[in-house]
Amino acid sequence: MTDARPRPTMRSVGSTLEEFERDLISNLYYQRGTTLESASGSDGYHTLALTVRDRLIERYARTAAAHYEANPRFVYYLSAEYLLGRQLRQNLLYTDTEKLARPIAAQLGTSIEELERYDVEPGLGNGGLGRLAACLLDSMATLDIPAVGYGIRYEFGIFKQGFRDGAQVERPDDWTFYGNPWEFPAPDDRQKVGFYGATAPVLDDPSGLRRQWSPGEIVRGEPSHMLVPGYGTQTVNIVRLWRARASRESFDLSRFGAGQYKEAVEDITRAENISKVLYPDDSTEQGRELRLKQQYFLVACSLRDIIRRYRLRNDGWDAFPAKVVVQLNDTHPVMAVVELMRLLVDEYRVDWDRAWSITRRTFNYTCHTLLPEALETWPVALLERLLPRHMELIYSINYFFLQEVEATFPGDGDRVRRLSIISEDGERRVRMAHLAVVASSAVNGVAELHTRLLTETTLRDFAELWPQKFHNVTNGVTPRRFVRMANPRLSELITTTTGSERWITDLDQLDALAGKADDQEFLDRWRAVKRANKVDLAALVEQSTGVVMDPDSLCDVMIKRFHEYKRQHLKLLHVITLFNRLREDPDLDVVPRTVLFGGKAAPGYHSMKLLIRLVNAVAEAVNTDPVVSRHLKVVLQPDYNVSRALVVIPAADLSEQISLAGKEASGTGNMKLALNGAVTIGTLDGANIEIRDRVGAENFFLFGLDAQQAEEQRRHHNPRAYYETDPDLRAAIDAIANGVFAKGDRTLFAPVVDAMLGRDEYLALADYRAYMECQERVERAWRDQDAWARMSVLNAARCGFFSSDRTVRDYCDLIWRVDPVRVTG
Ligand code: 26Y
Repeated sequence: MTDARPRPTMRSVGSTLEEFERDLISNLYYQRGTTLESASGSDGYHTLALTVRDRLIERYARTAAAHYEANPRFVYYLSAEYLLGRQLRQNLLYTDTEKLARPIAAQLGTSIEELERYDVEPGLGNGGLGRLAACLLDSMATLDIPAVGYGIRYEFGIFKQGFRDGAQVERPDDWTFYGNPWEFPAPDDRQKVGFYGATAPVLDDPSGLRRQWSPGEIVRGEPSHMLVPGYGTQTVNIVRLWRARASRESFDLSRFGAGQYKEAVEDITRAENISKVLYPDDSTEQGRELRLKQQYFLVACSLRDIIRRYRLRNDGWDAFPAKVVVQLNDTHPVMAVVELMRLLVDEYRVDWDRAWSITRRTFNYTCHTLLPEALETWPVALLERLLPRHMELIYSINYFFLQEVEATFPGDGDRVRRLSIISEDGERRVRMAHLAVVASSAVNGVAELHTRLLTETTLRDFAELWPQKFHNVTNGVTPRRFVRMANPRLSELITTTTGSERWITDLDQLDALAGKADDQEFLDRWRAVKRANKVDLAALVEQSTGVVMDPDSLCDVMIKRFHEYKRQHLKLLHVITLFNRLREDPDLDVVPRTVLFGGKAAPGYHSMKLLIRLVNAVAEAVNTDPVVSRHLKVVLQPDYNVSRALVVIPAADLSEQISLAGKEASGTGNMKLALNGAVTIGTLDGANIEIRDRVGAENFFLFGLDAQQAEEQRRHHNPRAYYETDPDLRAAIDAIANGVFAKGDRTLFAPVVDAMLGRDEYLALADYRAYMECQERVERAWRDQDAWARMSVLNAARCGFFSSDRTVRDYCDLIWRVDPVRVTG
């Protein structure tokens, strides 16, 4: 601290069993207001959570003090999504208190496992992008990087998935219903956010670039934060989540008094709807205006908070880009660049060029897609209405940018049109990715192939203009949650084999396992771990679906959002082919297999919801057939989420990564599965390529078109030709078409058949034969269990690179240029 006042000291939490027990009882009394005699299971959970949390607070306080003292450069990670996973077990691990909690729980007649059933997963994201954000936060804290994550505290997270007659039904995720012991509301840091209204010129501005915005609606943003502890370090960062509240004046008491209850609370409802739900939709456009409101709400609140924090230790604006680096997780938070310009130019009277220079040096943008339909654009008309001042600023930014383009490529009007932030074909729209690239210092893709394709196709004109702006930062996953917590048995084996727990924060240590790949005793232990994990998975599967799975069967998993480009239908064609073959020849010598799917489809994504229905129908047919079910089981694990991932991933033998090459930006499930000893069957897509490069071609089942071949195939693709010439393929598609999985109803799944035979958008039919042959190679390999175990070991051993610690180091070296701040104990 800079001043010399003595800091009031706090009673420090202890690290002994007695102190832990004392604090538990104290929290039970004074926080829960109950007693040992009358405590419920939920009281027990909340009390344990608070007691573990107390152990993190001290570290957090020391982190905040160290950060204040050092006044370092901070990373501010802006993301519309976070999939943090359950907190209890993580925080027991990070505070090393499981050994204290376990005996005390037992003494009180319960267990950590029992209490963990009350721990709710905050499902504030859809899939890969949201989980990546959580992995990066974990690694930043572990590497002592000063960082804050900003997001939205959705009242309802990603829907809960159930099935009725095999069809997906969505139930709301009321995740805070019983209270969330892991968050700290900070109402004093609330912010005001404007929407709608009008703009007007200001008198004393000769440039004409400054204007005044009078919003038509004001909403409050109230933050709460959750702690983000580092592993094996004292750093505890935070993730700040904003919740929308109506301003106090919104409640119309006179209307309420007059009995007009609905009208009286109308404004409150409208304001609070902003943070009501996560859009469970990563494919189609819906609820457009509300989603844009969410995006602006997030960035407006976060930027004000960033400036507030900056001003605690700094004056003026010159140091801003040196102290603040903002990372935009996809285009969802891109309005932040416009908002910073508005704050600087309109509110702080910084002149345009200086404001633009500050903005450009502050922001960086990560792109997570190649699919053109996933690149966000917003209609100019909508922006003009919702954020009129921001639309004006976008026009100005675009005007100056296009002048720059014109100066670099004189007379190239076509290029100007392609690069423009505003697209003029049809309805005028703002291209958020263009805005992001123009306003950022660095732009990155999330795997090598993805970055290359971005610069060659999607963002090619920008890469020609500013080649030095583009970087690759291959994704990674945190070894804490996805190995240490998910797979305690494997962790134990790794620790005894490598001689220490260092691998948990230095995943390259896994390399030492490679030396054991020919050691029979080690392979036996490796296999025993996998089998025990499969027994655990079998228990989950049986309890949630009733299907009995054989832990000795090959556990073949495809876990990811349902999306056409990911090609769950290709996997299903394989399953149906096995089904057909076994029905034809009950004595066929096939490898016993359990195929496990997990994933949700966006509620409005009808073709994928129908595919889910078909997966369930095929599962039913397979699992109830007396002959087929002896060799094959098919499961669609309901409500796949982070918690369930931690059970499925350690049990997997085969990892399905079969997207059409050139479509999956990276994938991160592929990394989690390989690190847990699953062997990949996959295409040359996303990070699969880098996995294969590392584990070796002989330990990876590769098939299918590569990205370039897929491009060519597209131009003359004729799915019917494949159908007509390949009897297995024809039999599989015919089985669907003839109603084999719909009690003879030929209409139910007709759209699936039509999509395959009509356009086959993602070339599943073109890759079908190669995929079948590759699966036969898998079967042959599985028959030699020692050889398989060897492959499995080498996959884990050589995937240390895919730690998100390495990802964060790459961001630090290439883009952020931040230094760690050590927090002393
Ligand atoms: C704006 C809205 C429609 C939207 C919402 C969510 C758009 C996209 C998304 C989510 C995208 C996503 O999860 N992308 C995935 O990001 C991962 C982390 O980089 C990649 O591994 C994965 O390949 C990519 O599909």
